[in-house]
Amino acid sequence: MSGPEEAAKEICVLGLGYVGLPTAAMLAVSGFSVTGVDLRADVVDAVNAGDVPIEEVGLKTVVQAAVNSGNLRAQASPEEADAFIIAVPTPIREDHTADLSYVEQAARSIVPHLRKGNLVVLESTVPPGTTDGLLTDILAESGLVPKEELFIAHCPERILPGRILTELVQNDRVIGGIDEESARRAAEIYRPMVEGEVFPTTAVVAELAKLVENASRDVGIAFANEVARISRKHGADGREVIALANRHPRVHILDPGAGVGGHCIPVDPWFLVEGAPDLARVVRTARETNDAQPLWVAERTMRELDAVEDPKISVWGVAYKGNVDDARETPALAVLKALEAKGARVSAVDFHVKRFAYQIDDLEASVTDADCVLLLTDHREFCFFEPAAIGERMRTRIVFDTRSCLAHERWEAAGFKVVTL
Ligand code: SAJ
Repeated sequence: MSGPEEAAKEICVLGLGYVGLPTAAMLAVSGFSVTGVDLRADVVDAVNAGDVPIEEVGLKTVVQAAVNSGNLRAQASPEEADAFIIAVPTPIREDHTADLSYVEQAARSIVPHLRKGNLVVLESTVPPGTTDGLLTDILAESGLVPKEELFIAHCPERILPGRILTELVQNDRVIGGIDEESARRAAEIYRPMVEGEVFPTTAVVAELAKLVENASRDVGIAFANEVARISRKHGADGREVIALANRHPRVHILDPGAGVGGHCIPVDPWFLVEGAPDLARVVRTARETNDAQPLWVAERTMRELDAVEDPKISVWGVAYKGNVDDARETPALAVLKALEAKGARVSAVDFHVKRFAYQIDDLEASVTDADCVLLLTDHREFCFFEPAAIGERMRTRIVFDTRSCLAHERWEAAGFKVVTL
């Protein structure tokens, strides 16, 4: 890693969430002077105190180091800098179109602070054409001429929650400029922080590459979920089918599960559909397939409980995936709603998620008199529970392990009927 001598020295990062905070902290420990901006006062206070509002391995240590070095401070509004990085959410609306209001708001907030020679980098995932369109148009309201006095690039984030710091440093980065000079200047910012390779390109290629990455994962998971359903129709275990198919040297099928959650994969593929509805047919079908998976899981659960009167289901894990505290777009919400709609009583357990639409119960209360343990998220703690002790509290011993993370022989030995995808 080289120092930031050649690059901009002062960086203002807008948005201190899952992407902005680790990025701001890593830039600060790489030698840049970083101002982090967030509209939420509690986030600003937490960061300045060296604390982090999210659960992520190693993040607190890096944020503390960054704040203690004097290179990172958080505040409510932006100020002048050499470069600005926008890392705000881009959710979808009900109609599956991109809601770019946070990007617009962040861009507008820096317009009064822009000066000649500034660089603005957009990290948020956006529909193709946004960087060289909407973003450039808003920034041009400063009176500075894009490509001559103002440089603009899209550098999509690629970090995996649960491995954020490792991936922030090790992953290759795609940097798409509205012109070559913009891409070159943006690459200078990332090189001191990133050990992976940095690939300069155009803004629209960078936008598409990011969307295609996540759509490819969505399509892969949809295929796995479809294989699970087809296999079950034939009385077979989908995971066994996939595991054996994957013994072929050129087959790499992903894992089926209770559905696809998180703030990225259920959202980003729609940005491809939005821009090319007639062409993005596989992408759309994959989205629909994965969105239907929670209902399929709920229906299968209820079939197992056909003979049980007034069934109670202990739902293990509401985070969108294992070992994170994030429940955004989690398939667990749709599963819980569907189970309730089918007449079941539900009780959710999760040791990571703090806030959720359903009450989070303690394990003991949740399994007491329950008729089924429905495991939706593969949090590591679930593997350590003693099935016999759980079974003693339950009314009916059924466990449906949608993530295949439990030791099934131990649960069977404790008298459980083990259900798999
Ligand atoms: N899932 C499955 N089966 C699998 C893999 C995942 O059902 O085989 C489910 C998970 O349980 C979860 C969802 O899919 O509900 C998504 O999880 P994930 O681990 O695949 O991805 P995210 O959303 O945590 O992060 C993704 C990553 N993208 C890719 O791997 C292509 C990450 O690198 C991106 O930076 C991130 O989206 C993002 O912010 O865009």
